[in-house]
Amino acid sequence: MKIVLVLLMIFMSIHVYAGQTHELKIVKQVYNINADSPDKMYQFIPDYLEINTGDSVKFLGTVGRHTVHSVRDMIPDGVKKIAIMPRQPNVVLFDKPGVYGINCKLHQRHGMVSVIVVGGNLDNMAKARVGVKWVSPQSRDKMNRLLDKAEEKF
Ligand SMILES: [Cu+2]
Repeated sequence: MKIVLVLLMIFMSIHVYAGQTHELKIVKQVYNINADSPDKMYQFIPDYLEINTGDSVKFLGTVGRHTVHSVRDMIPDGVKKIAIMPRQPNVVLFDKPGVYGINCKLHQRHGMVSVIVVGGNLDNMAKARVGVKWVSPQSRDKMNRLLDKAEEKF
């Protein structure tokens, strides 16, 4: 009887584990030489993303040399900052819910910023709004618009 119970528990835990599907999302980092303005030339595509807690994002610096950096104060408390230089491993696991502001260090002045909302959680939104000041002046409006989008949704 005890063995049956143990086996049942093992089976159930495997089942629960299998039920959690964590996705891998793709974000492109593009350099479009034909764009009519610099803010369209350098972009994260998409620049706004909603994912589930535990999903990962693969950043493809498809053309050009791009970085992926979390913006200071635009990341949930206690989460290790994101800092990916060109040609480094580029998959980020997002296992803590909240709002993440991301930029490319090289092109943030051209609007190369993005927002990722993990688990529909906006607990750190107020701090993230303040953190917009750490983004290049040219990209602050865009960053705020991306945060607006999150607030409209959740
Ligand atoms: Cu870039």
